[in-house]
Amino acid sequence: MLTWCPLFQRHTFTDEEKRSYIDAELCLMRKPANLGIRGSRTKFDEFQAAHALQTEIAHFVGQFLPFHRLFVWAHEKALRVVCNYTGSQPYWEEELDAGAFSKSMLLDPILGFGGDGAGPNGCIRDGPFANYTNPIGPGYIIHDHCIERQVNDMFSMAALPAVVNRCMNMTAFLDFWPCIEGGPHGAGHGGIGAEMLNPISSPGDPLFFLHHAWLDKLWWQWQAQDPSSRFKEIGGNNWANLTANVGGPPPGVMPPGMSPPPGGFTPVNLTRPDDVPKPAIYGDPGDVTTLNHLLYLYGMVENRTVSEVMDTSGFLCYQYV
Ligand SMILES: [Cu+2]
Repeated sequence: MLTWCPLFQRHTFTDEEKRSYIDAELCLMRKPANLGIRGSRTKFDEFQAAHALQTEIAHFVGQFLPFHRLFVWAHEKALRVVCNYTGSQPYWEEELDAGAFSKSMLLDPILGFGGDGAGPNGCIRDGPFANYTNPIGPGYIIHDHCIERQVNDMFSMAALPAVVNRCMNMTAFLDFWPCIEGGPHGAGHGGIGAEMLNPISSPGDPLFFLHHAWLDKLWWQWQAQDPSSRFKEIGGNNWANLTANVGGPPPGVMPPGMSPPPGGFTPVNLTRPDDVPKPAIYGDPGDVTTLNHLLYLYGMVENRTVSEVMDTSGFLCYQYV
C-alpha cells in the first residue's frame, strides 16, 4: 500500500534533499533488473530500455506528453518502492538556466549530477554518476559505455521564457504539444547533449527525469489554465517515423569516432515474445490518439489509459509547486 499522496514536485531542494534524491538514483543503478528486457542490468537501465523500445510511438505523437508523464512517475515510484526514497521528484526549471546550462547548479559535482563530458568518448568525469556503465545506446544498440554529455549553451536557449511562453499561450492541445516538443523539449536534450540528445536512449542520463518533469509541469500548468476542457483535451497521430538516422548506426555501420565492442553490437530486440501485438496495445480505432489510448511500460507499472494521466490528482497524486 502506497501512502505517499499527495506529492509536491519541486525545483528547490535543500542540500540534504539533493543528496537523498541522488542517493536514491544511485540505489536504482545497483538494483538488478527483473523485467526481462534485453540489455538491462539494473532497474535504472530498464527505464532506458523501455523508453528505447517505444521511441517511435512516444515521440512526435499524441501520447508524447501522457507517455512521459507516466514514465517520469514510474521512475519516481521505483525510487520510492525499490529504494525507499521519501522526498519529492525534482524538476529542472530550465527557464532559469536557459542559454547557460554549463553554469547550472544541476551540474555541480558534489550536490548535482556532475559536469560536462570530456575526452574522446565524452564521458562525464565527475559527480555521483561518473562511474556508471550504461548498457544501452546510442539508439537501439546494446553497448556498454559511460554516461556521455556535450553541453551546448546555445541549444539550451530553447528554454528561454519567450520560447516557453509562446507555447503556454497557445489555446489548442494540437498546437501546444508540438510547440513544447519542438522547443523546450529540445532545450534539455540538446543543451545537455550526447546521451541526452539521443531520442531513443536519452534516459541513460539521470538528468532526463528532471528535464521531463519540467515539461510535465508546463503541460500541467497549461491544463490548469482551462481545467474544464484541457484535462480532457488530447489528439494527434499515433505513429511517427523516427527510424532514419536517430537510432544509432544500422548493423555494421559505425558512428564517427566509435569502434565496435568485441563481439559486435546486439540490436535491442524490438518485440519481446510476450509483447501484446502493437495495434492492440493502443486501444484507439485508428491513427488518432484518444483518451482510451493505452500507455504501456513493460510491466514497470500497470498499464494506464491516457485519460487516467490527464489529471495528476488521480492515481498519480502529485502537484507542482
Ligand atoms: Cu522520450
